Amino acid sequence: MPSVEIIGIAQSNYVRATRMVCEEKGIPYELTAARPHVPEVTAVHPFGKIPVMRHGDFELCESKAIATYLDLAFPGPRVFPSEPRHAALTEQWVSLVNTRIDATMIRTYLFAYVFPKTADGQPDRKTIDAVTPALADEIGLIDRTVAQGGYLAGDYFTYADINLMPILYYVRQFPEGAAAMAAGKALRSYYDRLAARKSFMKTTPPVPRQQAKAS
Ligand SMILES: N[C@@H](CCC(=O)N[C@@H](CS)C(=O)NCC(=O)O)C(=O)O
Repeated sequence: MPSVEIIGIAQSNYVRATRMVCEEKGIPYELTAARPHVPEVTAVHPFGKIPVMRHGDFELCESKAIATYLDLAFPGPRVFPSEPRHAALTEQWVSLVNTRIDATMIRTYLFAYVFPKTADGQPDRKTIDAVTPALADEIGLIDRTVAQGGYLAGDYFTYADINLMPILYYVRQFPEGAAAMAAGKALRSYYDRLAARKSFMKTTPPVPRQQAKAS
């Protein structure tokens, strides 16, 4: 069988999620570094987003579709459950994260620190202050959810957790995110437990440019 190629940069939370699926299932893969909108990416993703994947002559875009393909095409522990309620809860949480939580925590909060549009290149305080209440609310929601069964979708580790962890990884590196996460006891224990998984540790991204500059 040809090996799987994940195309994208390691800093992307969505690229990391697909790599974590490979690690969880023991799928051999290569990471080919490519930024959004380069020809190799736009050839597969109509809007130029990463990750995209190649497996032999099969090309695919969108992280959740890639994760589903990897889960079905390869042996190893399933990351998408088949029991109807459990499967639906997994889908629900992937959708909630991808349609709202990623926008708050990555596209708005993290980017205001690492890709600020300020004249002097300093963190965009106005955006950070404006998004902090939503950030805290969404962290609170996750804390209450994982307090119930230990995971996002009930009491099993699923792709819902894989999809969320790379986002939390960034949120906790900045003061408002760290404070919100520290306030949630269940979330703290969830994060520490999942961050100890080999799939998470083996996919740790390099430090973002602006953070490296600041530290
Ligand atoms: N729905 C896409 C989102 C992927 C995405 O937003 N990737 C970011 C990097 S983390 C990207 O390519 N951004 C460039 C852009 O939106 O133009 C997926 O799940 O794969």
